[in-house]
Amino acid sequence: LFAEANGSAAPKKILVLGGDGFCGWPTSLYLSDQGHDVVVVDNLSRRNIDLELGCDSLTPIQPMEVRCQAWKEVTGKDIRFVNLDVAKEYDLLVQLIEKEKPDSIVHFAEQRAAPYSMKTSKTKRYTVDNNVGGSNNLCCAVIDSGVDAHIVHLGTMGVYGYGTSGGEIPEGYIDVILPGGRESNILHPAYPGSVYHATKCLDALLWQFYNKNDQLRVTDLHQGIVWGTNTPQTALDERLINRFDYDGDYGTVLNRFLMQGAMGVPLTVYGTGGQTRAFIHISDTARCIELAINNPPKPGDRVEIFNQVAETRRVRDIANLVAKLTGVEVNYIPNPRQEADENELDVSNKKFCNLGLDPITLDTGLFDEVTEVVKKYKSRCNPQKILPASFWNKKRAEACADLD
Ligand code: NAD
Ligand code: USQ
Repeated sequence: LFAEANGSAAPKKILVLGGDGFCGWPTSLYLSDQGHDVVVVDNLSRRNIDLELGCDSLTPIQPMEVRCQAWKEVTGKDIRFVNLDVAKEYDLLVQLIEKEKPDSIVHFAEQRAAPYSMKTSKTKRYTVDNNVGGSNNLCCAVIDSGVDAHIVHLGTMGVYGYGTSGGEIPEGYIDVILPGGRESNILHPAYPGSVYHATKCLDALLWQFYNKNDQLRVTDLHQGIVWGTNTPQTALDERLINRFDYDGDYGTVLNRFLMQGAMGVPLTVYGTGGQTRAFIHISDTARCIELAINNPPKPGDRVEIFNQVAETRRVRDIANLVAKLTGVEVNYIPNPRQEADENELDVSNKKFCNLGLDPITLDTGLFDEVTEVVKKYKSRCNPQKILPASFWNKKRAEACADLD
């Protein structure tokens, strides 16, 4: 039954845009391990932002050339790497698609941190130019190349907004009654909470437009917060290790709390910790991408949208769980973000479950993997990078001014 639900498992040629990143690297290895022919495309901008922020992945990630060489040595499989800026090197992108003729293009190549996107006008403008420009380039390049590649884009749960939903959030589309009484099924209204999240809403409109106008085949995956570090593939060799962001800009909440717990420093809960968010483990990110690749929309179908989440949890509940396990204090600090104090969140993830996904939920057994990674590399942690360093507006910056 699973094999049937799993769709066509025939090996495919896959471009992974953003394949050097936290989600992209383990996904590239997983796809290669499953027998697909993988080409990683990345401009290494994330590594440059590390330099700009004076911070680094807690884990010692290797250059792409070393990563690919190690994968070849360990498994005998090839992953090729192309250094290319999806948002700026349009002609090269078209040439690459023409040459490789991929069946699928997985698009991770965006600036993905909400705090970084809110830091300054420069980072706001960069995030919009890079993310929206890159997605638009990708659509144009697929059309110009004449290659009927299926685009699988990493969107975010944040497109739905984080007010209280008042019911289960469906997968992408909702039924509405328009003025005049006409019934319709439309994209769920977008309600972003940061410039970064706004780019994902703009992306969604681009997919919708190019799908309608040029029949592009697109799957948009509204993913929750990813946690964990390594996967069975990245754990095969030290040189394949995944990146681990712990700083106030790029570190995401559960990984940050696990890092803080292992370091013995108080947990940084923002505001009341009343935000409820969706979570997914990094190993399931890779599995979901393959399920999406194996189940492309049919020609003429509208944009396929999946909610890529395992479960929802409240931030302070996660903090209490980590505090109980590690004995560290929970520190409630002023919220650097403009967000609701409390929200409820109920999300459908039926589509992936119907395709055979049995998602990993917050399993304290898996916390050990992250804790061990942190303990091993704790000497690489710069404690000064733990507190928030980006603020949604002046009022929030002033409220956080005394933090140290
Ligand atoms: P990441 O920053 O670790 O990886 C993104 C990669 O894309 C980086 O290697 C970067 O160098 C590359 N990149 C960025 N702009 C590029 C460009 N113009 N040309 C070529 N390469 C470019 O981020 P991640 O955590 O791996 O996230 C990947 C995707 O998944 C993002 O689109 C993000 O929005 C989405 N997502 C992530 C999470 C999460 O919790 N990490 C959750 C939901 C959705
Ligand atoms: N938070 C804390 N303490 C911290 C860090 C965060 O209380 O130390 C809170 C935040 O205020 C927020 C929640 O935890 O309410 C989540 O923050 P986050 O940084 O873990 O997640 P977010 O900014 O939403 O972004 C991350 C990824 C992004 C992805 C998104 C999925 O960086 O790429 O799109 O998760 S989602 O949140 O479902 O939209």
